[in-house]
Amino acid sequence: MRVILHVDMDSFFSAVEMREKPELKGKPVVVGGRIPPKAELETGVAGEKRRIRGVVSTCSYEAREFGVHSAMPLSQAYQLCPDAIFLPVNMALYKAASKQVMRILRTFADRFEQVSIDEAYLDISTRVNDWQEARAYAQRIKREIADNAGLSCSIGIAPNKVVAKIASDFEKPDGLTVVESGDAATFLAPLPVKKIPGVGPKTAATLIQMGITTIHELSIRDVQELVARFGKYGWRLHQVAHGIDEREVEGKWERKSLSRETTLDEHTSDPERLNRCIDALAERVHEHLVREGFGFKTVAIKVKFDDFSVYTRAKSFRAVHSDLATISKTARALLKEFIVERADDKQVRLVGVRVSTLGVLDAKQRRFA
Ligand code: TTP
Ligand code: MG
Repeated sequence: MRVILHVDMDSFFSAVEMREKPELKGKPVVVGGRIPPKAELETGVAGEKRRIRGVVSTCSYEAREFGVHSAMPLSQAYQLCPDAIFLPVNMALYKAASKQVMRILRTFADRFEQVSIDEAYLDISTRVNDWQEARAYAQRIKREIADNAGLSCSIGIAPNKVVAKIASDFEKPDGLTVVESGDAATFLAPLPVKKIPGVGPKTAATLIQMGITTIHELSIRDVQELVARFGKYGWRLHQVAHGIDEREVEGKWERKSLSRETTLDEHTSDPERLNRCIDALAERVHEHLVREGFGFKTVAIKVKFDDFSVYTRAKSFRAVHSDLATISKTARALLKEFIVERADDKQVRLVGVRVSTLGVLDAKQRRFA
């Protein structure tokens, strides 16, 4: 079962401003720029009228009730809601908040992909057994973000990315929408085509001209007709309308290696005891690998002797491996060669096992890991 989450922060820039200045809570807040004082707007400093420049980056849900929205000229927002609090864009502040949120989200995923300052996909397939568990898992994520970052978000859960993204928007703000396998087409059917990510006003207008307003109407059109009109994108529209999306969560993982080591209570040179240690470490490394859905190409060991000299030995493979036996067998073999190689009577005080050149496994490989 593939379970993908799409997390999107609610009115992100203005929510961060409200977190910093609690007195703004519950008020219409517009982020995009300051409005010059009224006197200057009417008469100006040197008798010349000042103009309101700039566009709305985002605004609080309270301001949205007045019809204000992203990308609207600030002057228009001011006309619609003159009592709103207008704030300049403080990008450094939002970037820091984004980092804080992404750091939390990352820990909840097998694979994690940040797609903008305020949204990310999480593959949680190995972390839950059914859709009910997935819902509870998402509730935990929401709580964690609220408690530790002081922000609210909306989450969509579905068998693929595009449906998860549409679902996260479905009950905004503070939403949680679960679309189970098999329900995607039914969920999408009544929605207007502009809810499909990538369908902007131009594409939507073309579709409406073709008599297509809802995703259901899109789904029953002949795919050839869509391809004739939109090229390759027509094929994609057809797929999405049927709730199909094969794209994987692109886990851009910064980690280059994964290791575990242990300091021995009693220093030893007994190969049997060292092997037992290696096996236990290999198991812990493997457990972590499986949890994160990674494979490796290199296995290495580290040995520290009682005179504090440290040595490492490594072996690399051509293919990506992911099984426990390869880790423990290779690590044991490396240790054996190493002990033979240095036939003196130094005692070992620490051993470590490391895997590196990590690669993301696909779903099938993961099942066999
Ligand atoms: P969005 O997620 O599109 O909007 P949002 O988080 O403000 O509101 P929602 O609850 O509907 O998700 O965009 C994230 C941030 O990106 C937003 O807070 C401000 C910025 N942004 C702009 O600067 N200009 C824009 O036109 C849009 C759409 C967003
Ligand atoms: Mg958002």
